[in-house]
Amino acid sequence: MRLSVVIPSFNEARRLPSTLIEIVRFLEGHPRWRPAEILVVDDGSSDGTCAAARGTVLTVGITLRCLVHDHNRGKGAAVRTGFGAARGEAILLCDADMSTPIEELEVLAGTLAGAVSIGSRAIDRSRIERPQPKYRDIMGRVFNLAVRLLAVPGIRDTQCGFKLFPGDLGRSLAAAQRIDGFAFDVELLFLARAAGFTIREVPVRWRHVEESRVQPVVHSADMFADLLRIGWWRLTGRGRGGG
Ligand SMILES: Nc1nc2c(ncn2[C@@H]2O[C@H](COP(=O)(O)OP(=O)(O)O)[C@@H](O)[C@H]2O)c(=O)[nH]1
Ligand SMILES: [Mg+2]
Repeated sequence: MRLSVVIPSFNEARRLPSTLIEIVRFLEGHPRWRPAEILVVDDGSSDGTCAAARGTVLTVGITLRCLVHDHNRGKGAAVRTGFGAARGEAILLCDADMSTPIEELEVLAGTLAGAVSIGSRAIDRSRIERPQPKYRDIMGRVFNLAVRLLAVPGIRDTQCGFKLFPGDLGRSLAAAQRIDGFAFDVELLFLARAAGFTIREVPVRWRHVEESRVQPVVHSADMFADLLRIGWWRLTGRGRGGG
């Protein structure tokens, strides 16, 4: 299996079908990524997300699996489930809303060679086609500043939902990762770096998509609390065999 595409999905019955069509079409046109599997992780959705995903028309060399949590456990937990089940040599983590078009996989892969390649909105802002609302942009910048100070120095945007991991690393991260909520990206990068992997931040096309599952106040508080946990792990040596 060349590629696993992991899509954490919470109530995505409406957005997923067109996303899956785009992914399948891209894979058809790029044989070097096949055989490929798409793993939709339905995180306790109540809107028939899985049924909507299963309606996708597939072609040779492309499979789709839907993994289901019986209740909502959080995006980080869903990613853990997806990475643990992924069989690909490379694993693409991709949001259901396609804020970054799937074609950008080629841009991430251009730099892969054993590294983690992450889509970024902070390096070349001219690649942002539709910016997010100002307040979200500011919240994102503040969060990323705290990330650089506390957890993963040097990375300017940890939160873009488009990241490519070497498959074996992704599977071992699934076994190690603990954070269930939206700060899981930071933990993945922290652990990858502690394991000796280079993280490459790559400017990708990105467009804000209305309708977010992220509630600014509640989720920011959780994310900062989790960020402090990661900072603590960094100080006390977790990830370097410190348990
Ligand atoms: N598994 C899981 N995924 C979630 C949850 N909340 C959001 N997501 C997924 O995370 C991705 C990004 O969510 P979105 O609402 O677009 O957030 P935003 O663009 O970051 O504001 C989508 O694929 C969502 O389905 C959750 O509680 N659990
Ligand atoms: Mg989004």
